[in-house]
Amino acid sequence: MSDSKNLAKILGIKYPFIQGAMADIADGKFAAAASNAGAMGIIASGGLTTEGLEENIEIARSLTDKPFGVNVMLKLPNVDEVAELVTRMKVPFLTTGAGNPGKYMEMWKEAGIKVFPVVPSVALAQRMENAGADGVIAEGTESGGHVGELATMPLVKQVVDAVSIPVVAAGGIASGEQFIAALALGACGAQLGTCLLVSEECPVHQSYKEAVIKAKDIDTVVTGRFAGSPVRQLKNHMSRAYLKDEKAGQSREELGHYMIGALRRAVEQGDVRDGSVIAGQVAGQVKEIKPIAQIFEDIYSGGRDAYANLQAMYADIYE
Ligand code: TUI
Repeated sequence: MSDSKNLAKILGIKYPFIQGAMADIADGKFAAAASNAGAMGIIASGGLTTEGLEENIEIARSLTDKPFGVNVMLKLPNVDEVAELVTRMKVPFLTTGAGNPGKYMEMWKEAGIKVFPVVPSVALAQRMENAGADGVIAEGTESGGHVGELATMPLVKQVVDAVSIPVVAAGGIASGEQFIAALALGACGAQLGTCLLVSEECPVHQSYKEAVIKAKDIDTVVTGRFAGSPVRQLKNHMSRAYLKDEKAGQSREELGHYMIGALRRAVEQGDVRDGSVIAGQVAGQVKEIKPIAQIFEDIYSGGRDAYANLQAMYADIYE
């Protein structure tokens, strides 16, 4: 297998997995735990001040000697400062989200930083390849949080066909079978988020973990699709009220009050009724709290089994 089809080799880590950045959740301690468990740990800049991010990078450095990275959330008010901070601190790996990082790419490349922007479309993937990205993360609308329109299956396949840099699949991956499906589409690895919310190391409130475990397949919704700020989260009192007002024609500005502090209310206070319980569509299959290392190992070895079983299972189709 060529190196470019194996994210673990590309990044110098044990498993071909990136821990998805989760705003207000994935701090330096959590990213270090993901890195120590064999994936690429990522500190989320979303929800942090520039100083807060600097502290969290120092914390991760003190807790792991494995590679870790930072996600630059491009809608941050302090995004210019964050982009410069990660360059100055020589963070070796970056992902980006919720926008086009084009204007920072030259600075990051000059600093020798590996950059994997998250893309929701073929057009942005191609633009990122031309701008010097080392890879892209094609994230389907099955994901939790800020989402695009395309689902993982059509998105990953079309991005893989359109670019020659490595493609990581994200959105809807929480089992060995789903990981193998991503590889079948041509991805070199997967970004995982929702299944890590219920890791022992994840610093969300216990009620948040319980809400994810309780969720069924149909229990996520996307608020803000029409208002222009699409966020996938669990159905609850808040997201239902948001959708009702959105349907009635309220603008993004009028709806803003629902989201202000809503994620923190859920993450820190465990308010799973009026808070924003961000999770992806795989919430329905996430059923137990486990150490993060066990989650990675289960998906990886479940993938090995799924891969080995495919030929025998479908012999009938290809006889
Ligand atoms: O970024 C995410 N997921 C997130 S960010 C977040 S915090 C937030 N809070 C309020 C508003 C928005 C975000 C919670 N979850 N995932 C990566 C992702 N990026 N999904 C979709 C995109 C994306 C969308 C449009 C990336 C680029 C893009 O480009 C448009 C353009 O500017 O060309």
